[in-house]
Amino acid sequence: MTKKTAIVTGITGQDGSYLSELLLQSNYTVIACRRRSSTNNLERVTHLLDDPNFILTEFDLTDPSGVYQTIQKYQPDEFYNLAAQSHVGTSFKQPSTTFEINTVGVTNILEGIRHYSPHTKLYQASTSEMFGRNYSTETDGKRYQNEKTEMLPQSPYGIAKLAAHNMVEIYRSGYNLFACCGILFNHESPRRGENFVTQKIVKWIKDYIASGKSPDFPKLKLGNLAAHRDWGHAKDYVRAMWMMLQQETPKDYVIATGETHSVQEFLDLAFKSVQLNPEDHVEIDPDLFRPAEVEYLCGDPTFANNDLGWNPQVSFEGLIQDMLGS
Ligand code: NAP
Ligand code: G4F
Repeated sequence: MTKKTAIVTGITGQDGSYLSELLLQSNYTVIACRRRSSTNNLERVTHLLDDPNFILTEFDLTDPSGVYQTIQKYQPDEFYNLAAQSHVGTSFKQPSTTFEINTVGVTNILEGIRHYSPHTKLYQASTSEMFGRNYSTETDGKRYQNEKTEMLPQSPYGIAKLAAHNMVEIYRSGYNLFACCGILFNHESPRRGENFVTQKIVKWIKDYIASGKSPDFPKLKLGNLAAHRDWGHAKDYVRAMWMMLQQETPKDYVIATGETHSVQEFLDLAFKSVQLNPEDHVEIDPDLFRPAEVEYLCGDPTFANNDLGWNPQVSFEGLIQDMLGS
């Protein structure tokens, strides 16, 4: 296999760490971009730091000159933009920062590629959150979202990502760049950040058990348990990102399992698998409800199945077991 170079942003996060592993296994040189931080946040990639093909670089999406210089210096075959302010709840508290990183930051990359490395293929991390409150309905009543479903985002995060999604489309059609977006539904793993609901639940369970099931252990505080999400495993989803950039032409794809579950179902199954009852330990906290909510997500991945040959390998139950480490 010929050696390729890929720039990957967001390598300190969940997807960036799994994608870096996949690319290194596939004989790539990975230009691993992280923003400067005063504390060490490399725990998800510690095992990659000694690999000579994993080249750590400082990079902030909001600084155009740094973005341009990195692209000009490495002229990569592929660029995977996984960096973002990725928490929907936080986007209501920091809407401008969210827009600066998730939209202006993507524009910086597009401009950098256009001017300094137009052969580079770009993957942009779009999201099911862009669908917001909208879904399509099949004749049998099944509700789902796919590439044709109209997007009506319900959060500053969703709006910022949709603006970036549209920006990618303009650069693809207007400047003939190979730029595409994966519309990924929720995906989790043992490396998921602790402020997302699945990991918050799993971490509470592990900490409670480690406490010896102390009666003084604080309750698990959660918000909306009725929301539905289509949850897959991050390892499956980074494989789809790579597959999208190996195509002849750039296209956007929905990446999802096609199954949906409520937060309550995730909670019940995780607690049940360690013989605990959520009713004894969970408290609903009104402060954790969002000003606007996406109540229902269920992706239809037919296009990715047929066109990319992509299929998820990990089930909902398998995901929970992997996160619990059992
Ligand atoms: P994550 O774990 O929160 O990682 C986000 C990464 O972005 C972190 O490495 C973070 O670095 C970096 N970052 C934030 N602001 C930056 C900036 N200004 N400059 C450079 N880097 C910056 O997110 P993830 O779950 O891996 O998701 C990867 C991407 O897919 C994100 O764009 C997310 O919005 C999108 N997405 C995720 C899902 C999902 O379910 N996981 C679904 C659809 C789309 P620090 O460590 O410095 O904070
Ligand atoms: O785990 P979440 O914070 O994920 P959310 O909002 O769906 O966003 C994730 O998936 C998107 C793809 O659809 C990504 F684009 C985005 O970057 C991120 O990875 O919340 C899931 C659901 C929501 O309905 C939320 O209201 O869980 C509900 N929830 C209930 N209690 C909670 C909590 N969410 C969080 N984070 N914390 C709670 O205590």
